[in-house]
Amino acid sequence: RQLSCPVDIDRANAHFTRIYISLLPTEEENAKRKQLLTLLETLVGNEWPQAKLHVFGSCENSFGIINSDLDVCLSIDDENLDKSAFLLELAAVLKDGHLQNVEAVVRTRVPIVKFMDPSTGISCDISVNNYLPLVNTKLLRDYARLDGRLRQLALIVKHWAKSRGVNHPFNRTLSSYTYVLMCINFLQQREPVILPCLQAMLATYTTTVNGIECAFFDRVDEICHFGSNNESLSQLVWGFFNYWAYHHDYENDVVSVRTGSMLSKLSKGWETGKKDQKYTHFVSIEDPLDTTIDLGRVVDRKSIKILREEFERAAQIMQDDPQPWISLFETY
Ligand code: 3AT
Ligand code: MG
Repeated sequence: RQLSCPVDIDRANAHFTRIYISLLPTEEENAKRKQLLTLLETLVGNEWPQAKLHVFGSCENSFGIINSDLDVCLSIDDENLDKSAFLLELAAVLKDGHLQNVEAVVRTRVPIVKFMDPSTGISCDISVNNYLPLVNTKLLRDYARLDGRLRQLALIVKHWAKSRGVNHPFNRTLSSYTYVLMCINFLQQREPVILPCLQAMLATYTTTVNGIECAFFDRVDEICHFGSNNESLSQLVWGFFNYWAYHHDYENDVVSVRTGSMLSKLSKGWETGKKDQKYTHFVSIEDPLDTTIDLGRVVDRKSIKILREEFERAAQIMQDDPQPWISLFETY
């Protein structure tokens, strides 16, 4: 289907902008997060004085919305650390510190301790020596600084995904991190382009984490106005859902922020349903730093159907609904 942007889409712009503003974390909420971090630093510092805490994810990457959780990486200089045993000890310390619902989840790829702080109501995940997310957090934040429309679009998309129940990797749908990458790639591919490809530019920031070389241009303030695209937020929301409903080639394409383009599934060895591979790759989004990872691998036969139906529903609403800013977010 070749649809063109509805003529009165700009009427929706003020509404989408208002919703975007209502999603931004409040000062009060930011202060509560700082308060929780200070408490954690005290509890952890008493037990492990050499440990450091780093915040990553939506509190740092500028894609936080109200009620986002706090993602913390605890770094401790010990190459032979038994992470599971350490996290169980950490869970005991947090329980003694009167934090609630403390649970060590250690049988996953990234083991964590999760809990809720009763005095602020904030949920928190702590991982140990898990450094790659610190770098992807910086990459996302640097992209957000290039053009304000990225943050606007991504917050609207996250809010849509949360409202429609398609933002749960545990339920085989996509993570917030993945949706933000889809938004970045979408803006890298607009004509005229809205975002450049920071990893294809001269590297001004380099670091090696878990044997993975991360290199990208990070002097984003030096790029003052990139390109001449004047599309509004509502046009971009329309374009994003239109792309994912009717134009994305699920069978053959891999979304790649690293290259600012689409790669072929064939070149990555991620053909849909190929025999003898661990994942089915119904939708593929390459992690920009660990390029062996397809962030879409969580999606299965059932959830791809749900996801695509949701993209189509959203695209139809953006096309025809007189009040898309309401219908889009109706809870499931
Ligand atoms: P919410 O506001 O909490 O929904 P978020 O930006 O914190 O959004 P996630 O909860 O999806 O996003 O993930 C927290 C951070 O963990 C974001 C990213 O820095 C990192 N991360 C998430 N998934 C992966 C992954 N598969 N590989 C590497 N890093 C990841
Ligand atoms: Mg988070």
